[in-house]
Amino acid sequence: MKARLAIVAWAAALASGAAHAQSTLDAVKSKGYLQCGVNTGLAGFSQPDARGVWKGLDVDACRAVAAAVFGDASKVRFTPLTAQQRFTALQSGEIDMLSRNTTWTLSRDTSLGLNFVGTNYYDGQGFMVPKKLGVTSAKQLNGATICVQPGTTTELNLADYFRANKMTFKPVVIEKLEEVTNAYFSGRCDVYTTDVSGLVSTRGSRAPNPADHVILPEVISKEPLGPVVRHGDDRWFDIVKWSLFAMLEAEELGLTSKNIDQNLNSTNPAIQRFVGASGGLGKMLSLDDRWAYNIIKQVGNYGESFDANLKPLGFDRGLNNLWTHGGLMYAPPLR
Ligand SMILES: N[C@@H](CCC(=O)N[C@@H](CS)C(=O)NCC(=O)O)C(=O)O
Repeated sequence: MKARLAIVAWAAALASGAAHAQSTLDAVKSKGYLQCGVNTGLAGFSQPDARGVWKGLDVDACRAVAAAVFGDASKVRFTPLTAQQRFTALQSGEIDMLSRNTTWTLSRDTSLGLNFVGTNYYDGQGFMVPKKLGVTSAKQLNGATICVQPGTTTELNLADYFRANKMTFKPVVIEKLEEVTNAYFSGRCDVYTTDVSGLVSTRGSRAPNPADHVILPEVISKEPLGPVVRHGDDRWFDIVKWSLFAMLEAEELGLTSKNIDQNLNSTNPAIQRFVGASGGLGKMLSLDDRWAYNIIKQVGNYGESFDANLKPLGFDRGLNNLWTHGGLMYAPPLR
């Protein structure tokens, strides 16, 4: 009897777990907007403009999901988060997805109860130093004072790199981006270390004189950055994942925000599926068949987002080019 009760309780828990597990899409729809966790202010990735409108590659990943779910890329609210706050905000349900230059690692993907949907920027960690120090290689940094943010892969790679190269360093660990960059630019640290994208972005947007700072040639880690959701909701995982892939696929198909309307009657089968004229892909995601059309029409393809947000700051496509152009960006087939 006891055993049967236990089984009934277990089955009930499973059922309610399953109901809860499938609820992010419903929750987002019923509140009428997507809550997206982003960076507090990293130019090119996520930063409010002069009118308070959030802009950036990571912001566009959020807007794409809003376009897919609501047919309206503006139905998203942004929660700025530091590195240390970001995972708790996602785990607790304060945000529906995280899109904040976050590196996909095994421990985050497992122990933290998260799922990375893919990579929207392939990066690696680097070092920036004032030009006047005359340093040309990271191997010359023995004994340096190094500014770094806590709760990041940066902190861990830094320790690994110095240990592996039998060098020492003095860490200056500061949580807030504004404060850590101020510490570096005011000379409290000899070195600032983070993802190379973060170095380029902060040098371009926060250095009193960008030309006074050099980024050293060593790239000491792999930092595949991408959007993240909670474990336990495969439907939502699929939606966020394929919203990102749709932006890549559109670039590969040559579909842009400017020309997608002219392609609505295309005879190319891949384009027909993409715009929802055939294939029923939207239904498979519990979305409107125009989901991918809406992303491209309102947000643009991956290349458009890259060019609008990162190109002006001097970023090259590099690894973030499509696989057809020598990069790593590759979407599985939309069929
Ligand atoms: N990709 C690394 C580092 C991410 C990170 O937080 N980088 C810093 C330096 S670029 C940052 O974004 N700070 C902005 C902030 O704290 O709002 C990770 O996932 O741990």
